[in-house]
Amino acid sequence: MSEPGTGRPVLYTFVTSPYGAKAHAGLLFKGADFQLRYVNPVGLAQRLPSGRQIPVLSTPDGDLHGSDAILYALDELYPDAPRLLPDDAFLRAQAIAFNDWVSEVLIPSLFASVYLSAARGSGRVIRDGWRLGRAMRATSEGGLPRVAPYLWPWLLRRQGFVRDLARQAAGLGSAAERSAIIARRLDEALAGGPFFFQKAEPGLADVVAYAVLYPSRCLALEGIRRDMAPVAEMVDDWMRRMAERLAGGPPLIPDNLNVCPL
Ligand SMILES: N[C@@H](CCC(=O)N[C@@H](CS)C(=O)NCC(=O)O)C(=O)O
Repeated sequence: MSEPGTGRPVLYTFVTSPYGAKAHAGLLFKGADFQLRYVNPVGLAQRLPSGRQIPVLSTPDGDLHGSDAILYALDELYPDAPRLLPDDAFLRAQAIAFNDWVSEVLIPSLFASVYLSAARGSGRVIRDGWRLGRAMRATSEGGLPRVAPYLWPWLLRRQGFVRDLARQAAGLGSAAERSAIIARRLDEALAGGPFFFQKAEPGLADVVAYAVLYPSRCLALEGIRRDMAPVAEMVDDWMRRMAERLAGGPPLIPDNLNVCPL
C-alpha cells in the first residue's frame, strides 16, 4: 500500500537489486516524493503488498510490479517532470531497446559474474558476494544474521532467479566475450555524449544504465569494473553528470555503504 496518511508512493526493493535500482533511479529522475523500503528477503512474498518479487511500487491507485512496468508508468504519474521516454516514435524505440538490453544482457551478465564464477570458487566472486551480502544486512528491514554476508555468495547461487539470469548470460558467450559486448555497447551509446545517444539531456537509457553501473561502483564490485575497464573513464565522467541530475531523494546506495564515491 502507499504510505498511510500521505498517499506517497512506496518503493519496495533491495539495495543490491539492479531491477529495483532501475525503478529507484526512475523515481529520482522524476524528483518524486516517495518512500523507500528495503524489504527483508527472507519470506519476501509475505512482506510485499502484492506479488512475489521486488521491485513493487505501491501507489494510491494500485501496485506496479517489475522495473519496466514502473518505469513506463512514470511519465504518466509525473507529467510535469522531465520525460523518460521521448514523443518521437523512433527515439522512443531506441530508448526501449536499450532498456531491454540492460535487462537482458547487462544485468544477467552481472549475476553471471557472481553465479557462474562462484562455481569455480574465484576469490573476486566471493569478495563481490560478501560485499552484496554486507549491503543487504545493513539495510534489510528487521535485519539479517551476522553471518549473512559470509553466506551470501552461496545463498545467491541457490536462488532460482539468479540461476535463470546466469544461464541467460551464459548463452551470450564466455565471460571475456560478455565483457567485450558490454564495453562495446556502452562505448557506442555514450560516445560523443554528454548523455546516451548524444542527447543534451538524460532519458530512459541513461537512467537504467546508471541504475546498474553506479551502485556496482559504490559497492566496489570487481566483476563489473572488469567488464567496463576499456570505457571506465568515459563512464565515470557521464556518471558524474548523472549524479548531479539525480541528486535529492534517497540515494541509490546509502552514504555509509558507498566505499567508492565518484
Ligand atoms: N523482470 C523483473 C525482475 C525482478 C527480479 O528478478 N527481482 C528479484 C530481485 S533482483 C527478486 O525479487 N527475487 C526474489 C525471488 O525471485 O524470490 C523486473 O524487471 O523487475
